[in-house]
Amino acid sequence: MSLLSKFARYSLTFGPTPIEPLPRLSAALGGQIEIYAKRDDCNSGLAMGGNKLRKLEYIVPDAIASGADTLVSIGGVQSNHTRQVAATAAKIGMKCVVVQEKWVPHHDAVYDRVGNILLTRLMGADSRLVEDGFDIGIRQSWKDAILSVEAAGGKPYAIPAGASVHKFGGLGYVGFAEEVVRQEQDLGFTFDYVIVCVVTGSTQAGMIVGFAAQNRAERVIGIDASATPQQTRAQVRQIVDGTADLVGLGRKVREDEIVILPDYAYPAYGVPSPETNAAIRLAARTEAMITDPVYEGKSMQGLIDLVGKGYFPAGSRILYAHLGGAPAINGYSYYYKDG
Ligand code: 5PA
Repeated sequence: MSLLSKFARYSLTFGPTPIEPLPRLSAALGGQIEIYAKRDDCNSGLAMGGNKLRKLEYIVPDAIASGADTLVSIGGVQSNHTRQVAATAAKIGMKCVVVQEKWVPHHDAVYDRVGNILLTRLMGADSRLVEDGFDIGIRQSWKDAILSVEAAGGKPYAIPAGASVHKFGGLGYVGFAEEVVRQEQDLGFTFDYVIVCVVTGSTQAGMIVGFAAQNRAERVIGIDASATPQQTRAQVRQIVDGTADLVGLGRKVREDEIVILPDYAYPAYGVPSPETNAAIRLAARTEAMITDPVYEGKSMQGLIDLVGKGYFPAGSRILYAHLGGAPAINGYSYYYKDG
């Protein structure tokens, strides 16, 4: 029985995402554990897809029912989220306003022209660049954008950063957990750990609630990429509690079921370390799996480091949740000019 059967869902994705074995990456890391990827980066035909579309599937019915004509959201200059909100708006025939803050201390001549922001503009969204710095919380610039839509006679529908603190923001990744369980039945084995990048929190929070229904939420290892791990953890806690209530989990999720490792977000949100770049290169060269310098490169770095440290017992099967984000790499070309 799905925890989600009572919720309306508007399809934006292809359906269940593939689980792909990564044998060359596993071998490169010593061959003691088996690594698989769940390819949420390939989940949709909408503007290159990614994790936000899974969340937005449970938000769009509410947006349509509200009578809104404009989706309003927020992220950094190279936000994947704002790209996916812009894609959703185009697909459902709404207008879109996205505020893009200076979240990242990264200076590449074309940073605000290529990758996600290029696609966002291409899909007709009104992309507004502002100077404010990184913060996963509710932002004044976003409130101002909502008011500006009203002032112009429009009807805004507000979607917070990463679609995370929205009341339905956690549902999509409850669905991910349920999907993994069904795929495990077909595969004939279960995964021992899930690795997931965490910033605004609803991806991991949804997974935690979904896996808590089978008492294995603590096997979801969040790799923080925000570099503000206390704030991220607090937000995950809040979304876990709200989502657990909403779906009727029937119990409170314990603190020890929320696992977030803060060690890989350095030197800053949105800035890759040499170890992040080494991880991006290794995944690309062993599996042609492209990860980005902001999110998935850091969770890949965490996975590689944890395997090296013996964090996972020999024989473990690990599911790396690939959440998307590759378009942003175009804004970081200098790092990879020699490969
Ligand atoms: C993002 C988020 P959560 O924000 O749900 O914790 O997900 C982290 C994450 N991987 C992981 C990718 C590719 C992501 O895009 N992106 C944000 C964005 O604005 O794009 C919300 C921060």
